Amino acid sequence: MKTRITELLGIQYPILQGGMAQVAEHHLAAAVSEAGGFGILGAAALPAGAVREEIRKVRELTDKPFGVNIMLMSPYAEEVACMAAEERVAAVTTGAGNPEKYLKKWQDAGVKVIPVVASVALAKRMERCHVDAVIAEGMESGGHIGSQTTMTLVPQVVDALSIPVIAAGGIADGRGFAAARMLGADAVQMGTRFVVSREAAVHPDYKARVLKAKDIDSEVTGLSTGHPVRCLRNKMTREYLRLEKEGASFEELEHLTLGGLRRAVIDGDVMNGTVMAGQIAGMIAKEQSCREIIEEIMASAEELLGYRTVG
Ligand code: TUI
Repeated sequence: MKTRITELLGIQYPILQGGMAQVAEHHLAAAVSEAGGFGILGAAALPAGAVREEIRKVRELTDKPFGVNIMLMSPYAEEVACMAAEERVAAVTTGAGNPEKYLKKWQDAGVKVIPVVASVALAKRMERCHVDAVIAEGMESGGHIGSQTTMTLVPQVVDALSIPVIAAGGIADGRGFAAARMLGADAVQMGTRFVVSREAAVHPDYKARVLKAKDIDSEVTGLSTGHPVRCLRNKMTREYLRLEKEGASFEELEHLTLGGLRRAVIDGDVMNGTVMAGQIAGMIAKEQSCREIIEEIMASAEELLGYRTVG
């Protein structure tokens, strides 16, 4: 399936892997790119040196293109942005903010730029700055989210822009992929389905929690602080939501989640840690390799979209 995104990134399948904090390290990014998708390292709150090491490790595992996600709220965003230009990674994706001040640096270095947008306004602004594509991410996603759903955001961004749009949030199988294409997207980005991939260096208890999640197990913390984060319900979310209802201070709430993602992903503390996952977790039933995931989705989507018939 050729789209403007497979052409832009030089990849076989129009599937990107979300640059998830703690989760999207070199094994995962390399496995997704090797399987014909677009792997992305999550720089999250890492300093530039650590991200550079990760880039080198991906390059040892694959010669296929891959990207780096820069979380703009990170205290190291600026140094990571400069490093990504120096390393001339194939593409940079950004999240949780407006990347305008870094665009020229990346564009001068020939790095493709694909910001995550959560509104039509930011999407239009990004197109005016000549970015290569945008990721329209709905609030079905795990982690830090905006307020619109994928179903409503994607077609509005598609209508407002001429550049390619990548749909993200709530997509984890061939049906979701096909639906995103129907909404006008040229590719999808998935996070949660790759969290439970065999190659993801995620604690087995975290994967087990995602696999056992039901449709209604998803919560959003931080709505009152302006930093909404979607994760799976546990002791931490119950306590957080209780404190939030009581009008607890930002500091009190922060204290509860400090280092929580690491505790969950690395230590496997899925009761007290932050188990970030999208709403689609309820549908994901088994651990598979990245290749199996991508090939299964593409086969199903191609059939649904009439690219090929079975039998
Ligand atoms: O960034 C994400 N997802 C994330 S970042 C993250 S790390 C974190 N950990 C704990 C607390 C908070 C963050 C975990 N998950 N997704 C991309 C994304 N970007 N979602 C929403 C947005 C967004 C929101 C507003 C992008 C741009 C934006 O624009 C604001 C502006 O300045 O116009």
